Amino acid sequence: MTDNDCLFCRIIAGEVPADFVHQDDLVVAIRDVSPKAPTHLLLMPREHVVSAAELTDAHRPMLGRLFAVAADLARNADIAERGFRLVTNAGPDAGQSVPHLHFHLLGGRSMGWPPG
Ligand code: DGP
Repeated sequence: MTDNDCLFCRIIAGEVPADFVHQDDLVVAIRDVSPKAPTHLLLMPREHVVSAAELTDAHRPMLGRLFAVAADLARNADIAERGFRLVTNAGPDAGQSVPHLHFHLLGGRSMGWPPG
């Protein structure tokens, strides 16, 4: 299912340009338009899922793929050994700004904890 009002659905459909680094039948990954680290990618399902708060057991295949793709992309970006962060913001308190589930893959610099 796609949502015509959703920015990431429109990117996935090719209606809005983006720099794709991975595409398969379940998951796509693009470069973040406003990178917060030397490597900053966004991994997301093709299916319109609003946030991690909507996930169910039915999303297992997509999530398994997404995490495997994230590890591949981290290795390809040469950040797997030094470390990286894979994070999803869900809802207003977390600062989610695009309501289509996505995981930020961030690396290439050291990061603080806890996040702000
Ligand atoms: P979040 O705030 O967690 O919902 O993350 C949304 C991310 O999406 C944010 O880091 C900026 C990125 N973003 C917003 N609009 C676009 C866009 O049009 N293209 C790309 N590539 N990234 C976008």
